[in-house]
Amino acid sequence: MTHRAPRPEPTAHAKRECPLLRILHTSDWHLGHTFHDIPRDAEHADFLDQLLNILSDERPDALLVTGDVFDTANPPASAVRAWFDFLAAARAAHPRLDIVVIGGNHDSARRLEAPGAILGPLGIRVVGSLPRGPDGPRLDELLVPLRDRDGRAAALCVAMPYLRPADLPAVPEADDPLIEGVRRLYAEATAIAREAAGPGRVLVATGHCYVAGTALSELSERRILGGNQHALPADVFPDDLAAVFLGHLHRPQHVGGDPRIHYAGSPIPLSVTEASYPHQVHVVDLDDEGHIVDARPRRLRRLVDVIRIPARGSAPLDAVLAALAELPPRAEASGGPPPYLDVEVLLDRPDPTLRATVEQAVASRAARLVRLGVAYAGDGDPLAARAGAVTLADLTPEEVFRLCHRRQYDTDPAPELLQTFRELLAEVQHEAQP
Ligand SMILES: [Mn+2]
Repeated sequence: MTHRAPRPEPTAHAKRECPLLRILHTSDWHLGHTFHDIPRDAEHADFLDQLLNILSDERPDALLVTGDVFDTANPPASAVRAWFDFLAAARAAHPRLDIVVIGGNHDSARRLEAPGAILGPLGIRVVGSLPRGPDGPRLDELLVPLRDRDGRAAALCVAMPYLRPADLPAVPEADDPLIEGVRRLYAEATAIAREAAGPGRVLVATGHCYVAGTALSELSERRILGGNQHALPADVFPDDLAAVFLGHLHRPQHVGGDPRIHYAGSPIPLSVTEASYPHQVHVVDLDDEGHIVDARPRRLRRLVDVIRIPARGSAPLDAVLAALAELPPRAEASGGPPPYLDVEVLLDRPDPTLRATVEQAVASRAARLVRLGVAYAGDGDPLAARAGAVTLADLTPEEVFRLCHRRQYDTDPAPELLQTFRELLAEVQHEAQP
């Protein structure tokens, strides 16, 4: 048996009290993602560089990637290349590292698994979707041994991928058949793992799902498994799992305060709402009884910042333009890529030149406008609510126009706009005459 080189002395962030197994958990990379048409390739390359450095620093026994490797089912070649380049570099630098990858809801399970014949012998196990045989799921195929520094299979990982409703066993008598189906799959797979592992072996599991008691990001995480109401309770995971490594939520977090059940989060912000917290990968040390003796984030630097104006909600154009003028000028910007800029303007009248005005204001600044949103000052209520008991037939076209304007902008139309409306109305009425 070959022994890997002795580990370096523990560093401040890498204390270990003779842990059995060190696991590095990362998730939701979304390679190939674009931010409103701007590719994120440079940010992903920077993350993968950082990850290789963290691997060298932490020297984990296993690397778990818990789904959404790619942003789409048919990722661009640059994203596929980044994936394989990373796997090759990780394998070359860490010949004994066990690498386990599961499919997420964004991944094409088949595409992820397609290179399995090459990756398997390299110690890279990819489970894109629930393996199936003629008699149903092949849960034994989910099991991946994780080896400690001596090459001993110290833990057994139930590499459960993202589950589609069709993957779940039918449990028609259950209050919630989807939740019960997931619970049964985890229970059965963990029972098989328990049997295969023998007494005293540590069991861990993965998943790509939404577990209740967590904070969901607003924009970029699709509600999966039948929607938000199908959040899974944390007790779908059997008690004897030493740790459950989850993907899907982009904010790193424990589930309901249980340190066993953890989301690694995404390495870069995938929407404006995800820019407010630090991104990270997660390192977990387990002892030989399956206790988590240390769990800590390794924070990632952010190559490209995300700026929102205003920080929350919307602001009138004057205030937005004033805030834009405060941004550093383009000429003075230091080398790196300019931050993404998301702007939300509050309008109290139509402004056909809004985009041009904002784009011109941004042109001289070190920022890239990725989204220009518009909020309206009006309340958007149905016209009937404003017209009281009157029916539409009782109103003149001009009264309807005024009501519409009020609904959208909470102001009366400007005199020029009203004049234009009257001219248009006169034309239409003239044409309508027999
Ligand atoms: Mn995701």
